[in-house]
Amino acid sequence: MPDFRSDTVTKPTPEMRRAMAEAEVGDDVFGEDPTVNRLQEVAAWRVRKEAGLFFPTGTMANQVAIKCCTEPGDEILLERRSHIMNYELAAFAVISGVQARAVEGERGIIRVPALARELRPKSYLFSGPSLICLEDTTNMTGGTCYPLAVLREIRAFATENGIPVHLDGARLFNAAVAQKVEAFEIAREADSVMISLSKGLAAPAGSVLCGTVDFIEKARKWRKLLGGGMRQSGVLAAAGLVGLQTMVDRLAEDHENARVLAAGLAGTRFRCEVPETNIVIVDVRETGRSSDQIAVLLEKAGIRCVAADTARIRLVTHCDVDRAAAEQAAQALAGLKL
Ligand code: TLP
Repeated sequence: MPDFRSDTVTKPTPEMRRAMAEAEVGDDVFGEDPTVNRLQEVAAWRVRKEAGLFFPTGTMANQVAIKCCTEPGDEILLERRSHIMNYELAAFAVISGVQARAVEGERGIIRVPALARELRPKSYLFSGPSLICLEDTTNMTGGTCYPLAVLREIRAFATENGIPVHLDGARLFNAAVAQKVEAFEIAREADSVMISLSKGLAAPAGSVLCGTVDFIEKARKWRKLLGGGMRQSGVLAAAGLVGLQTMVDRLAEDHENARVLAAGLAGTRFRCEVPETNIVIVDVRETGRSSDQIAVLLEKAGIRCVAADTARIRLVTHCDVDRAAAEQAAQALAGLKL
């Protein structure tokens, strides 16, 4: 059954499996896994940061980034519908003791005026803003990409106010491919960046957090504290390296298939914007059904998706669903008996 629930469902490619079987490994807590070290170097180079650190998940990498940049009682600024805000179980409050201040974006894209409205002046009355978190591509707001000019404006605003920027780049390479730029041109506007290997790049697990050498040294301590110090993790890093080498350029195909899917919904009761990357958010309100109900009906019609919120479902294209599956998904939705 074509599975559009997420690009996290992608399976490792045959080349990844071979690389995993043959990976040279060591104890990474001693810093002795050559494959992990290589992945960290390659990932850091791709985003032109000084250093990288391999994490089991993107969630842990995001949370460690927040921990490294904040003190308990601080405030972090982030988009209202972002992953850190909604899908990480308020870990920022638990681990870092910080409060989140939600900024309203346009289809998930924050702009400086909205950020400025939420930035409270330095005063004994207010908790101090200490980090801006951006998500590129945005997830639940439809795989939208930050225009580079907007990122530059945010960066200038952040610098002016002495606030670092962390980029949740779980799908950074989708943004780079869609915008026909190199990942580092996006990452340059952030102090730290997290990239995921286990989504469109199809590796079985892992994310890399990148930033300055000092930041990564701090992050290494917090990763260990949270139980993220892995041992012969080169078997996972090997797959991630293959992902970075072989799976980035092909993301354009996923983006095309997302557009095919969206185009197939024209003239139906399902509303969606033209997708910029691989995420299609479909507004189901005109059907009079909830997104959960539509997801159940769609599964019965042979297509898997998830609810993004009560009014919208999300379909994500990836290397394990082809153009024919995208067409099938649109036809299945259009053909639902409601
Ligand atoms: N996103 C998953 C779910 O958790 C919602 C998905 O299916 O899209 N940042 C962003 C923008 C993400 O989309 C995700 C995962 C993460 C962080 C967390 O990564 P993992 O799952 O590796 O902890």
